[in-house]
Amino acid sequence: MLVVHGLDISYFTGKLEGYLRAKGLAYRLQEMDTRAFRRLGRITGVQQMPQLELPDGRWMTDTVRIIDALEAEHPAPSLTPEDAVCAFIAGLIETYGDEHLWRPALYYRWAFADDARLMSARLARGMLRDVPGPLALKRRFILMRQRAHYLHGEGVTTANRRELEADYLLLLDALEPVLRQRNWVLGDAPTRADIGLFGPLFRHFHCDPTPGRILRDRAPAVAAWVTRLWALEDVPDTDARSLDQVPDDLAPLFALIRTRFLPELVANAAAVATGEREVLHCITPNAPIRYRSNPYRAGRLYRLQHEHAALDGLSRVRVTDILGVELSGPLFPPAAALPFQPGGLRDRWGRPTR
Ligand SMILES: N[C@@H](CCC(=O)N[C@@H](CS)C(=O)NCC(=O)O)C(=O)O
Repeated sequence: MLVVHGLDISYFTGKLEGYLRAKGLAYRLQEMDTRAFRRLGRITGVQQMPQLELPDGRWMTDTVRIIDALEAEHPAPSLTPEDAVCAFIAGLIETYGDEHLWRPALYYRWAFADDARLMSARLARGMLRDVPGPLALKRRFILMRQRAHYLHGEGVTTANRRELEADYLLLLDALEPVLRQRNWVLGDAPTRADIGLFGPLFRHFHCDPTPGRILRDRAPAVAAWVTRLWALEDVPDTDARSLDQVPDDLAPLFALIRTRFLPELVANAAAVATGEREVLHCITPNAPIRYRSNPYRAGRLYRLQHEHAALDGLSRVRVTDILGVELSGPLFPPAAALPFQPGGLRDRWGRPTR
């Protein structure tokens, strides 16, 4: 059986669990402590969660790479549409879930007193169970560390917090009518679009008290989708291979990706390319978000650029129609103009592996 090493409050552990459930692959969750975090980091080269242990002795990390590998090794049921445009759009939504919703999800967990108190206690009792010392001290340490990394380090300030809340509220408004109509984001079967959105929506927005209350009140169909995906334990009878159209009702979601996510992804990649330490991104002029430029995120844009460059002309026209913007110019150049970037394994901050 597969063993997922992680935590039951972790974004990317939740994303991987959602994928394995949609895939019908049996697994067990092994809760990490700090010793396991370091030990498994030495095995895969990256200290992060989740880490996946396979029955044949292999180890994998990084959910994108894990899903790529398992999609290839276990073709059915597939979460990958054969239609290249649907597959590209699913990957784009997955990237938005992984990299854009990260900041609002961490904001809701660590900026609100109730949520921060609950989650710091969970981490102190769980992840830090092998660290000696009083619980109160461990909680304080967790709180300070998470706020430093995930609020301050991600550029969260009192000036931009309304924009982070808007990221969440507008996402719910975009998804609610869609998930009232059908079970999965792109159609009759889950794809990487569902899996990418599941990380933040399940482990943070659904489970944390403040965003959870908002989810239940504002978007009950999204709440139902979260539990629908979680309940897909047995081999599901859905398969995404035949999906060949991106539904029109996703336009509000693509507007969020176009206006709130892609400009930031590009600003970050530009900063990484020129060696600037900081990225300045403004959704609105009064709400600047300033954070350390992130090579891992630049790598995610690079992956999208390659996937886009591999599409034929007709498919690119379809993508333009779907997104409401042409992915061209310096943002999405043809394959030959793409800068060389080694695709090595990186942690969340882009540090190369040991
Ligand atoms: N790109 C990675 C991201 C994994 C990640 O960032 N995981 C977080 C927890 S959800 C983590 O391990 N953080 C380490 C830390 O806080 O030091 C993936 O897709 O798996």
